[in-house]
Amino acid sequence: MSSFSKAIALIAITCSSSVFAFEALDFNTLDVNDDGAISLVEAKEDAELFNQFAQRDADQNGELSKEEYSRA
Ligand SMILES: [Ca+2]
Ligand SMILES: [Ca+2]
Repeated sequence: MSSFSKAIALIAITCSSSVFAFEALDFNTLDVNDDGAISLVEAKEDAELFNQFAQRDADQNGELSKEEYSRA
């Protein structure tokens, strides 16, 4: 394997592992106080979720239920 191919392979591994780390932030991980909903403060752990918080909070009660969180 050339050093160029090795570099490409390394980048691919690095990218896939960072995607995996992002995916690891599931509902239960984000729900720090275990009340069954993700508050805005708890959502800060996940930058993308935090940015989409208002759109995802369908009933606009300031928290994401598991159902609201699971919605794409
Ligand atoms: Ca919570
Ligand atoms: Ca809600």
